[in-house]
Amino acid sequence: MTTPALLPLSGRRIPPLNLGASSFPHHRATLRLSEKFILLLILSAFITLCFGAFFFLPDSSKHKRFDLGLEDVLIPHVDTSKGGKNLGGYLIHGQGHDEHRHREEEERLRNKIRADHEKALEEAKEKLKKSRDEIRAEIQTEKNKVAQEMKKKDSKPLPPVPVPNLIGINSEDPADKDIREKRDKIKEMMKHAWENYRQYGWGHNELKPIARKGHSTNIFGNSQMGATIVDALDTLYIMGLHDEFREGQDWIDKNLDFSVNSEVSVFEVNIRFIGGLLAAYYLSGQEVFKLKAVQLAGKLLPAFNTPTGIPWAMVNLKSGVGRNWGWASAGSSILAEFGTLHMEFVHLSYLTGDPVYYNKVMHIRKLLQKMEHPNGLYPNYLNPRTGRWGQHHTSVGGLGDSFYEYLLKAWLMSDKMDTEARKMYDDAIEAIERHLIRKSNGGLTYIGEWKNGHLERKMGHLTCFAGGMFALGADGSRDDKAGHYLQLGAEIAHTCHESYDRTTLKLGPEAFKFDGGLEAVAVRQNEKYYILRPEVIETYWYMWRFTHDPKYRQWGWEAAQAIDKYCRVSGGFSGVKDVYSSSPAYDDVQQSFFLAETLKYLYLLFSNDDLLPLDNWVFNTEAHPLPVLHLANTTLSGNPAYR
Ligand code: DMJ
Repeated sequence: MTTPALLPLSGRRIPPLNLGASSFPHHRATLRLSEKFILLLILSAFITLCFGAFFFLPDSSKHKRFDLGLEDVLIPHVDTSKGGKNLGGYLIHGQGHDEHRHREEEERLRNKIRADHEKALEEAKEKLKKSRDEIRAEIQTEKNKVAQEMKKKDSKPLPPVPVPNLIGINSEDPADKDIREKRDKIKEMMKHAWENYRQYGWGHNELKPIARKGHSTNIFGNSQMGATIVDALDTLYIMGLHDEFREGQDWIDKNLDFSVNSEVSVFEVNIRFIGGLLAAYYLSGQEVFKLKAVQLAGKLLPAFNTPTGIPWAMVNLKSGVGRNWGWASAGSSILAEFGTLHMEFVHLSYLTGDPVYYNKVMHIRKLLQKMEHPNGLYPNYLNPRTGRWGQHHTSVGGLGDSFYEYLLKAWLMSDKMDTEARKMYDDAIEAIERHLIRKSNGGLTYIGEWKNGHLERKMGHLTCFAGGMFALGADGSRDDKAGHYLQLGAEIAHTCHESYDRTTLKLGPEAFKFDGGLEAVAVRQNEKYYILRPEVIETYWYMWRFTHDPKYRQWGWEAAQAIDKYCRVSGGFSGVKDVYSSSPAYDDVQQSFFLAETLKYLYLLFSNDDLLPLDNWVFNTEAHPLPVLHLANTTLSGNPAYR
């Protein structure tokens, strides 16, 4: 759970090389084309040279060459009776042997070589006669052929896997009419978001609901990967919007292609795409989702080729070249990014029987385990070249958050067998409680940020997810402190609710302070925005599941109404720039996580508990539900085909 898209990026780009082909406008494809021309010219000159040389060389040397060729390669025969020499099973014809046949053979070969040369020369000449457009079209056809062949190779069916017992995909409507109506309202909001995306942004990553066109950010690279479709699929399924689900499936089947020259965020693509595809696969049983998830995962693997095995933040899907965000401390990778791969990668190994994914994430864990933890804390930055921590900043919000979440969820997903993950979680949470969690003068519990030995009394909207995490981790906690952690979850939920309640729009700011007289309020202008984030509602939902205290449904409903009132526009839903203003400006982005998370958690808040019960499902950090693997361990035991 981090927000790289919102942080300043270096934006460094290498300008395309210009070989002076002025009639070809500055484009990389054009560059490749002119390179082809030069190669073609060199080739034809070379062929002409060889051809000419052949006729001008003295006869004796020509013969020598042919003899060599014939002797060494062409006459593998074992019959020495006619005066030949037998060398290692291959017969070399000597003088006195059927000279006539030999000469005929030579002549035939000479003619063949001459004809081949002439043909090659003709073809080269023909090529040069063609216009650039014709050559370009030919190159394109070749490329398409190669791409098709690669696609065919990629689409090989995966081995069958016994799918874990899936419980609670469907559930009855809530008995209470009021709750039913609220749930219907959330479903209607989902339809509004989806239909507008379909109409104005279909295939793009996200939607600009006011400009009514597609939108994207650098986390998705430069190609249209339909992030909203993939992220929204399981929400559509859970809500029973099956026609919409099928539209999404159809688009994915026909258009979702990962062989693109595009540099994406490994973390974002993992949580939104791989997580989304895996959840859609488990819910619907449609093989296409599993296949696409595995194809995409293969494209992320080169990101792990670093001296330490800690992956780069970004990877080019085509070239496999990785790098880190320019803004990250001393070229570091980010804890919440490389630490939020475990759930999806374990499922990939489970489904494919290939240990490669599992090994990658276990390697990260082992490395983190061995490192020194200043004050028991995990800094947000780790250099993938040196294996050393960057700046000593620790956060349960952006840059750190979902690393802790995935330790807990690794344990839950393994049917509580992965006790190593649980221990790491317990140790980390104890250190966080000691150093980062405080009570304000007004009695609000908050989680600050640790910066070089100093506690910043500021909490992010992202950090609010931790209320739900504490509640989820209560059962099974060390020293039987379940009550304590449930209480801590409730306190964080309360603080985050206050951050909503103290605004004009009743929507929470991006970050809020606990300094002096100010509590749970944003101070800086650039922290007053709300971009349809889910974390506060996520915590309400977990707290509802564990306590059934009606206030959580009440708070969730307040948030839903505020979103519908202030973020809804005729073209979808938009973030707002200032939650303290009664007429805020829109940011004009409908984030894909609004459909994946915010609306899903709201829908679940007004559903019965037997819809995706938490004993059987674990939600990834993008709210994509993955089944608990009720097995002896989480390595590869799911796929007997490979044992
Ligand atoms: C989501 O993409 C995920 O929850 C991620 O972990 C962090 N932030 C956004 C939503 O705010």
